[in-house]
Amino acid sequence: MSFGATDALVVVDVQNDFCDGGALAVPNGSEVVPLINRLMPLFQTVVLTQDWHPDDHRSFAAHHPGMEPFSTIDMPYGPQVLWPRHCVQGSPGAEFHPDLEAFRAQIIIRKGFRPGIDSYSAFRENDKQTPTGLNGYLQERGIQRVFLVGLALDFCVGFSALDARSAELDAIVVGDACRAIDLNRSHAIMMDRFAEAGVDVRRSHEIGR
Ligand code: VGL
Ligand code: ZN
Repeated sequence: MSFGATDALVVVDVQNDFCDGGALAVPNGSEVVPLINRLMPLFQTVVLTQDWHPDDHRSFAAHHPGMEPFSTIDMPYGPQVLWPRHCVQGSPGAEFHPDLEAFRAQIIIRKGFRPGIDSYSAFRENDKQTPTGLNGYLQERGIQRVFLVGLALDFCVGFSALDARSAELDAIVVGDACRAIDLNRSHAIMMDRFAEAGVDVRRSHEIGR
């Protein structure tokens, strides 16, 4: 597979808090870093996303007395999983993994910065309305196809891929360059949603060198 001016690599949330030892560590999350470093130079357009929460973010279980992390509550925009405090703006946990070659990216999209709304997708917040600006950026750059990698496959990578399809982009998730949280079968459920939405799942050796 060769890549051109209409392709973009979207590197989702490869941040310390999602990697081994982090506050919301995705099992074996750090393993994606060398693969992503190999893929980034193949693309003319590279986007990094960064989960970027204020300290009082409503997705943090600590903000809801008596609630445990990984339980679910109803928010005005629908059900919301409560997470351990993670990716707080300006904290070390919110930084990219130190080995990630972040200099390759032309733009960094930060999301989840509104205290009352979580944002899994790099395109739209969890209210399914508020845009992040990524779609406008990709449209203006003439992008037609996005390849998605990073953390976590069943949350931020997954919802970003589904929203890429809603934005009429071709979407390919590079499965071995992702790791999943897998909460209540969320991994299997996301794979079904990919099939329904026309998100392709490939391995890095199928797409890269
Ligand atoms: C994510 C849960 C909460 C992710 C972000 O990057 O997949 N998951 N915030
Ligand atoms: Zn988050």
